[in-house]
Amino acid sequence: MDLPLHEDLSPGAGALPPRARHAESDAPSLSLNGTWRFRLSPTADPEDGEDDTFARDGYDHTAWDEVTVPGHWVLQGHGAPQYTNTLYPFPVDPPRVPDANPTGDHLRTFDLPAGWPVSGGATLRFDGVESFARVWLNGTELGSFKGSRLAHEFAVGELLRPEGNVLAVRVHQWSSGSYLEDQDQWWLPGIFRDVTLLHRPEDALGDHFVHATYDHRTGAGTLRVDADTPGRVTVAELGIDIATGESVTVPVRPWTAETPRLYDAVLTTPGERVPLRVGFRTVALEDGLIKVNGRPLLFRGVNRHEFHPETGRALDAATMRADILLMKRHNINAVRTSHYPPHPAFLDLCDELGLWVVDECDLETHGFHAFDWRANPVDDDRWTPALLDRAARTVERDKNHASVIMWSLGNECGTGRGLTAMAEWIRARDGSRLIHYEGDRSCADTDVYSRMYADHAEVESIGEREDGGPERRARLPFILCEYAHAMGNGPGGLSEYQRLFETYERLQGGFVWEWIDHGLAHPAHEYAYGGDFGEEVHDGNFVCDGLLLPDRTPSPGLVEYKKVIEPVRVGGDGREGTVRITNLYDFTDLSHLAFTWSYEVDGVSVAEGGLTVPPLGPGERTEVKLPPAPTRGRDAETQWTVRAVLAEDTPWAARGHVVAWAQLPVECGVIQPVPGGTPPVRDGRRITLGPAAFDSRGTLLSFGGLQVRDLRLDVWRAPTDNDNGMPWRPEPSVAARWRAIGLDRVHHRVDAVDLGDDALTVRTRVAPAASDLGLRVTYRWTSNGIKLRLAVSVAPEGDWRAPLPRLGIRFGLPGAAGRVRWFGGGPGEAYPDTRAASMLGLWESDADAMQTPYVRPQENGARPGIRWAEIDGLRVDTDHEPWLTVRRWTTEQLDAAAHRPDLVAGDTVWVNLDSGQHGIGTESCGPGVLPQHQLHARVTDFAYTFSLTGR
Ligand code: IPT
Repeated sequence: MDLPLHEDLSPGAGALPPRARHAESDAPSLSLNGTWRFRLSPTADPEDGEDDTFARDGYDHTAWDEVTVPGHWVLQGHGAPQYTNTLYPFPVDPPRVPDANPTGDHLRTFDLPAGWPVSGGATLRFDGVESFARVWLNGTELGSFKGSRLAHEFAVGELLRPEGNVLAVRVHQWSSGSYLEDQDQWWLPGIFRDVTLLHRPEDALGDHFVHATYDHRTGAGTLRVDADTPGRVTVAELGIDIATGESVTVPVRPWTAETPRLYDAVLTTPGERVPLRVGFRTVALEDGLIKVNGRPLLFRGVNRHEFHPETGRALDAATMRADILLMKRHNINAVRTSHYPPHPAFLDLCDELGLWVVDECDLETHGFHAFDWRANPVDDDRWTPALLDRAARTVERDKNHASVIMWSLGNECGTGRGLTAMAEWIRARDGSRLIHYEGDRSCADTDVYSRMYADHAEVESIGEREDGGPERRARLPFILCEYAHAMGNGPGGLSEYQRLFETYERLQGGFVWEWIDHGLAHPAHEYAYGGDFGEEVHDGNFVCDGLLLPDRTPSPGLVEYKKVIEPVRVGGDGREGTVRITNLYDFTDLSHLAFTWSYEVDGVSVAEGGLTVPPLGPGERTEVKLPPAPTRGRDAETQWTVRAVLAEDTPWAARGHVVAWAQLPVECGVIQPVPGGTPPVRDGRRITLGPAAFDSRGTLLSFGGLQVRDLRLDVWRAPTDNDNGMPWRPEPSVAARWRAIGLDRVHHRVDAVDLGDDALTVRTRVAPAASDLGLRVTYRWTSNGIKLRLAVSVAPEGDWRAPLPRLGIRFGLPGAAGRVRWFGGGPGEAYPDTRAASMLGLWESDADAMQTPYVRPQENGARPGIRWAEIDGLRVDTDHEPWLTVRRWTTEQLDAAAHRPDLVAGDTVWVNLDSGQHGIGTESCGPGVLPQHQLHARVTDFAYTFSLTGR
């Protein structure tokens, strides 16, 4: 059977061979972005005549709708997006696709601008169309193409007319190409990248390949530019003027992600003048390590999908720049373009601002995993031409970017001959970069052993070279191309990974999964995730797993990552007054940084100054002396905070921007003991103890006139995405075990209320229905007539096998305003394994600002290490540095919510003070909470002292 074009195995027909992308030349061009006419049909063959009827001159489009190009029609009121992770949202029968194949006919008329040259030709360029396009200009079919995130050009010169050109594009959502594009993201059809008409003068530049290497032994750069059309290359700054094909060696400053030195060059052919930006660098696999310019790299990376909550994968220049600025400001030095080549402007910015790039081909066949990879296109020769087309379009377009140091064959395709063919083609075409692919543990085709989500212990064994494996692999460096799944609250365990990366030479870092939550703006849900558009199959909020919230607000995970990967390690001994500084950059010394200290008493800075640190080279460390401590604490807690800040403005952050910091404790504070002495008194059904009133069951009702609700032990938290674990794993997640035990529905039984001479003691048992597990909890209340102290003792009963979500007390403050001040960790949220970025200080916020608005509501917002806190008029002093959480809804409401708007503030502010919190981990895709961060039921005692502020 003859398959229609969109279903056959070919990559398309009629397009020009792929070529390097370059900046605007002096040849004119015309952007065809803007408002296009649009018609959506439910199937691939709209029934209004022949295929090309709508593309012919004179066709009446007046009844058609409009869409914006670049854009996705499903985000512009036509149809709906669908989210699946690995599932194909259609029956798997390659290369066939369903009859229900939303088809968008796009049409745009245009005139040539005044002065458009009459001589020469023209090229029509599409930078990205999902997933199959057929193109007509003025009624003539130009051809068709697949490969959604790849560029395609057509020669159109002789078809153009000065006025009234009609460009018609028929886009099918589903095509054989869809089988190669099973990336974990929204399915978003449309012309989502630029459409441009380029004038091509006679003897214009065709393809060109910039070879710019750097010899770190001599400090010389060698430049050669190969070009289809012969011409000359000049680099004024270097005094270079050579013919294409000719090479020259001169002293240069090298390009690195830390020092993104680019030289402006011009490539001139008889027909065209094209500006180039040249970065000299040499990538090598040497001594089993990835080296650039002779030095091994450590990737502090992220996986970046292109995403915007309103426009999907149609990104404007400002958004791309914002991403890179945010990355640079958070110490990120590398990007994997998961899982397709990005908009070309993104790579220009990586060259300019400095990021190492793993440029990944637009390829994933993950859904075949469900059938043991049967019929996997990457292992079927009939598909190989399509795969090679994708490899070529990736490499040819992006080969002149200094930032691109590795080509990645694609993501999650299993193994197969097609991948080998791609690797062979790439190696032959561009031997100057390394090849990456994660899915083949033999590493037969790759230059790096790459894995995703391996746990700490396994990564350590790989670092130790104890992992065995095929001989080729054993000689390769190791990276985690994905780790630390940033879904919801988390990722936990980053510090422990970083320690491994910095310890073992073979471990060259990793790329956090992933950069941004793909939550789509939604009128009812605020941000939508899988299932919110009524999809037949979907993967829920697994699409929201980024370090940025959908609106690009850094989540606490990004703040944590910034701290963990800081390129300067500051340590030392505050009592001794010594600071240890280690330069962890791969290339630069520390001369671009200034160091400052501040001396803090109970979280308040009382003195500040500068610290002279020698300009250490990469890998070097030194110890410097702090000045004498400015004051003594007198019962206060004192510490030094040392910061490394930018000494001058950079293109990505202003002078003073904090790159790294550390706090060095000096003296601990002294906690004033609270005298007891006031006896509890029973008066009918009330008990009073100094300023506190209780009911007859010993429940606190008020304190000094302040109403208090439901003060009691709390063990439940609204499970995080990481608590909920991986849906595909057979073992129950920790959250499933919690629910099975019934920790979300414990009963509190009061066994005794004892009025002693100087204490009110309430003995209880806290336990879920249908279980013999329990916690004996004793609340011992004392007062000196002004303050109120609560000492809680917890003793587990039964065979507790699951960790506890949290252990502490919670209470409500009816009618409270929710203003919060605290001396402890801040300013943002932290948990046992996500607290590296938490600074001890005096912080102020309110209940609303203390929430982290994760797209799917879940436990969030804890502040660690609380010494004291004031919630409106109530002050709590502690001596065990608990966790503080303040919110306007209960944990039960938080647990029940599916989207942010489901959370409605009540009139009570709910406070949790936890002696312990279970860690976060990254079990939504990866290892769970490390043993040292788990919270287990054991005998525990903790106490709080309450007072009223200002008294
Ligand atoms: C891995 C994918 O490569 C990535 O695209 C994303 O889906 C990620 O998981 C989870 O968000 S594959 C997974 C089976 C480990």
